[in-house]
Amino acid sequence: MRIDILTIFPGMFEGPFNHSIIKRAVEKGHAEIVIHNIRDYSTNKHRNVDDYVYGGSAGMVMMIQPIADCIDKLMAERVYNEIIFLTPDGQLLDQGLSNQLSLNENIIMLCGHYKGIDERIREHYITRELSIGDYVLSGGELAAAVLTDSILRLIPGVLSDETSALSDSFQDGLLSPPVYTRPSDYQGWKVPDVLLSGNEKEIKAWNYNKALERTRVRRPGMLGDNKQTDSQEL
Ligand code: 6GU
Repeated sequence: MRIDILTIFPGMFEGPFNHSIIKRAVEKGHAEIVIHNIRDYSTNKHRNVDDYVYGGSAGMVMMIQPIADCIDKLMAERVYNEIIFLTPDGQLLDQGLSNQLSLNENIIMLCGHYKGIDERIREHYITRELSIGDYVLSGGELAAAVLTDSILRLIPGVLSDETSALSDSFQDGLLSPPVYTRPSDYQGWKVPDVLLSGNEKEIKAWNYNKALERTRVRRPGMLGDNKQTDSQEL
């Protein structure tokens, strides 16, 4: 998968993209990430990327020209499955959407700033508008980094143990069960006996029931009426 990110703060991606899973996905050749500085595409002599809002309200708006020129150039080079605008008024990202997006070949992510971007960019280029939660960030960059991470980890081969993405919280509609590692007794705080029992069937049932209980308590809305959520027999 190729991801092109359009931003006025390219440096914001240096940290998140040079570590852990995203770094590994790129190194292994599963993903190519290209960051474009929108300012580089400005034909204005001051390299401006924003201008005053028509109608007189306060604040600045990202203007069409640099963004349009950058997207036009990319679209002339390859076909894009999605041109995503990261914005707090977009559709809320969830695991199902990340799964869907992970199947794409080429994606553009556009990071907004200031008061927003000229509406005509949204009308004429953007195929999908996404938000990562009901709170306001200073720009779309952190959201684009979150979206990139959530997508790339789902591409087969990116995670060393492919099953580990399958057992993520949300992937099967449930939160993850609690996990433990050695020692089995830390100053009297004990790991549940069943996990030390070696009984695979019991351990599986315990994990499922804990996941279900945790989901019921913390995120009851995730449990639809017609979903199979009966406790497993031990
Ligand atoms: Cl995608 N952008 C901004 N600026 N704020 C957000 C967001 C995106 N998602 C949640 N808050």
